[in-house]
Amino acid sequence: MTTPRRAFLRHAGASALGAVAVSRAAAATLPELATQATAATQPPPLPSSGRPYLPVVTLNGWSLPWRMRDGVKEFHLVAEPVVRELAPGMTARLWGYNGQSPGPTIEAVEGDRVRIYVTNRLPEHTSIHWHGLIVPSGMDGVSGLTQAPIGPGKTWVYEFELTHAGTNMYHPHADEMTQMAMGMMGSFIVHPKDPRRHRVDRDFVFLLAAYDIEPGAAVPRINTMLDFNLWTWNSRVYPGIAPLVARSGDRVRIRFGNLTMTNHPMHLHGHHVEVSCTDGGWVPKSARWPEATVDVGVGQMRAIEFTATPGDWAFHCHKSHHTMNAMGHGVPTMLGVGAGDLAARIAKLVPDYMAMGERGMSDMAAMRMPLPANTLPMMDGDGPYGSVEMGGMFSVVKVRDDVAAGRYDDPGWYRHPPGTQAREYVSEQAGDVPPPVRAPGAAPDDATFDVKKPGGHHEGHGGHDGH
Ligand SMILES: [Cu+2]
Repeated sequence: MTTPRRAFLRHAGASALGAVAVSRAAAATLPELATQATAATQPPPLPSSGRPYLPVVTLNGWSLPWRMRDGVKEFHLVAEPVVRELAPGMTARLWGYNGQSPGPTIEAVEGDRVRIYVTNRLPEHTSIHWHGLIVPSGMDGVSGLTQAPIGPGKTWVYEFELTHAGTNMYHPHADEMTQMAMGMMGSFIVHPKDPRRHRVDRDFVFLLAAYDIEPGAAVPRINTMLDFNLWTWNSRVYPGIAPLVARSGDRVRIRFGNLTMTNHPMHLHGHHVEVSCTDGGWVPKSARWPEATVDVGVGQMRAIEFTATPGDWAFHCHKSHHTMNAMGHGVPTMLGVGAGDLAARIAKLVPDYMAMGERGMSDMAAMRMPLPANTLPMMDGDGPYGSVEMGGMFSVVKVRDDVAAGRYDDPGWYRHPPGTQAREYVSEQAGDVPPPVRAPGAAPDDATFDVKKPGGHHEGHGGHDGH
């Protein structure tokens, strides 16, 4: 039976008051406050009560436990400062929920009634907006518009019915610029009531967040609008992002939401994918089209689906600056500029000085430059054939024939079947690469990259007339 107090809460929740403050007496009966200490992917638990579903795998994250009370699923989020490891070698001081940024994934089932307690342990007020969920206006979590903000030290409660299955997220709608720049966000997955609908074998989720953390520092600069230097999935950068593991032939869904300030064209190698769900709901099969890159705009969510084929498949944002870690973009382009013994001469004045980029930037990955403390290499990640030369929004979809259902641990590197891998060409006769055949009047070899020579063939952008 509902107590008069809770009946009051529910009634107030449905009224214009929206989420209501919980008294100290009620706080004594709050659901247990679960927190997570690690950034490692937690194997998803099967639902402990209520309707069955296939749980999502939160990349480098976890799902929030609940308790069932009077037929309502009760969750407890706490907004608080957290220390998040972005990748081994770098931690950031962020704000998040229940010990981590992003917060834990909330999972429930279409038709469920949920009651979500939110405790604020931040130094300023906050609120939670349930992005993509259809809720009563008073539960929408917009500070100042649908509720007063949740003050520091206060606990508020939201309660609503989950009317649609789908892909959603939660984040503050109070001092958003600060609170999202500090990492406050989480995924909210509503599973279909009938588990045969939209069925897949593996279901992954993560949120895209960008941070601006100066090399050597740990706290994001919150006023940055565009020039971020750490591009993360679930507040992790490569090589800290877990692989997405699947078995050959599995139907795989990957859901991602974008809470950065720019779009991200998400490219999966080796597969054709289709968008099956957005934060607006499921896409009818007849309305889907094939893609290899799916752009996710600011404030959007996309779920892609594909049938897994064996291999190690790169999966990354296609903006190449988003697959790099913090170094700043103030590095001059040195490609083709001979620095001679400049580096050696500067090194006499500045120990550890290195000339960068004379032969491209891959030297940066190979040389392991000395870095300030708590700073990651710009491009990194050891593969079986050397450095992968990636950072930021990059991971590997690892598909194997022998992965057991429900297992997500890293299977190691892919062993390519004989005859299916690129190889170095070895000539039978020495020096048999023929000279290039050039168009009449084309520049000779040595001028091709000589940017220092004035009056070369580089001026103007008009068409070549070939004389
Ligand atoms: Cu991107």
